[in-house]
Amino acid sequence: MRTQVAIVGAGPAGALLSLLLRRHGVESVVIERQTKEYVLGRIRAGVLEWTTVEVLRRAGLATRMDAEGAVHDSVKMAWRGEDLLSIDFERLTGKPMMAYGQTMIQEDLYAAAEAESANFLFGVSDVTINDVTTDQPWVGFTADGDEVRLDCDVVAGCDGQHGVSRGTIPAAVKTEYEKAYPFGWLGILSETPPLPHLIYANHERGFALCSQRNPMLSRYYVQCSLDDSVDDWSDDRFWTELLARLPISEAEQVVTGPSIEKSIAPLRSYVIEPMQYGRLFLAGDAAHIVPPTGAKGLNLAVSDVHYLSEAMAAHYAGDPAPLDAYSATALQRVWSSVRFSWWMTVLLHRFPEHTAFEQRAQEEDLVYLAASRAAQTSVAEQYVGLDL
Ligand code: RFL
Ligand code: PHB
Repeated sequence: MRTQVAIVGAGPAGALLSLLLRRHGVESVVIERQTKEYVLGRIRAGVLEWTTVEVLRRAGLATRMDAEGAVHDSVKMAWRGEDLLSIDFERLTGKPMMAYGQTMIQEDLYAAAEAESANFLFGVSDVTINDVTTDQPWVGFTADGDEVRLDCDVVAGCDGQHGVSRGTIPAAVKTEYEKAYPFGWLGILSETPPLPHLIYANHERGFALCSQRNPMLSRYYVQCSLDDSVDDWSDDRFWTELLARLPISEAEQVVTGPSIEKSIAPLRSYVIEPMQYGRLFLAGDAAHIVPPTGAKGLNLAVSDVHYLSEAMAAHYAGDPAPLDAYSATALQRVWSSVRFSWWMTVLLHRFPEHTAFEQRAQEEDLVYLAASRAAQTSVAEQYVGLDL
């Protein structure tokens, strides 16, 4: 097989890249290790920056998002199980944000790919990325028991945090930055009406987050220990812990019910530099991981592939400069979100080594945020996302 761009991974990064490239007349083949049903069953992100909304709209991929997504002018932050602050993004930055699940975006991207007869291969195995420092790179894989060689001009590594593309880059030419946090998030979905707004809560019992997917589907998280398993968390224990971490005025509004999904995710920050090796370009979680506290992971995947698709289009139009600059361009935005996600995580979580002193200092940060329009503007600008 031969194509212009071989894309490894059909998560949001790989699927969107393929569709954006089509809009520039560049052809690609996307290979995905999992089945389509498996990818669509993963419950992940829920919050979109306005920048992401605009990228999807410009590509003609936003019809359902605009009909079903919930635009929010603000989010709330709570602390001490008592105090509450609302950060009004629209007033402070002129931009809102959108609550719309990654699962739905993934469905929208696959529906568009199907309608446009884009070349997506699911359930492939033994993926290898080869000869990327030559002008004849290729990707090898097994599909339906057959060994396939896919020749291409460039390879896009969009295979997430456990993929193969990052490992293709020799240790001598890459720098990796990493931070693991000593806790996880236990998340549940429940078919109950969500609160009208998102709430991020700092509490001495640990962090909590109230989010949503649609008018009858709520998403909630509580900070948990890395040693916990979902079996340790009955629905009753989950709801009791969530409500204990919220101010009473908000806890009273939470409608509880049986969970239909429950999972634990560890939190970590990771960046690889550069995001390029010869003709291999990394995008999304393959190149960087952020803790979910800042709601940036999916948004970074979208901004990466925006830059990468524009750069590849310029490359085929005879201008190599944007593709040469891709890693530097993308990394600027990546580090801004990595820093913000780390800062939000440190502000809102209980660390094992924290004493009453750190707890009190975190609360004071929130008191200051509540009192200072300048501090709120800084948070709002970063939460809604920098311009591309
Ligand atoms: P993905 O989604 O992991 O997709 C990578 C794909 O590559 C496939 N793959 C391979 N395919 C072929 N060959 C191989 N060798 C392969 N190895 C792997 C995988 O099967 C997969 O389908 O990465 P991508 O596309 O870069 O997208 C990144 C986002 O999924 C991720 O950053 C977000 O989900 C992070 N995230 C959030 N981001 C936000 O912007 N806002 C949020 O509110 C938000 N909340 C979250 C989150 C992530 C969470 N978890 C579970 C990690 C909340 C949670 C709980
Ligand atoms: C979610 O709805 O899953 C969600 C929302 C905000 C975050 C992380 C996750 O910061």
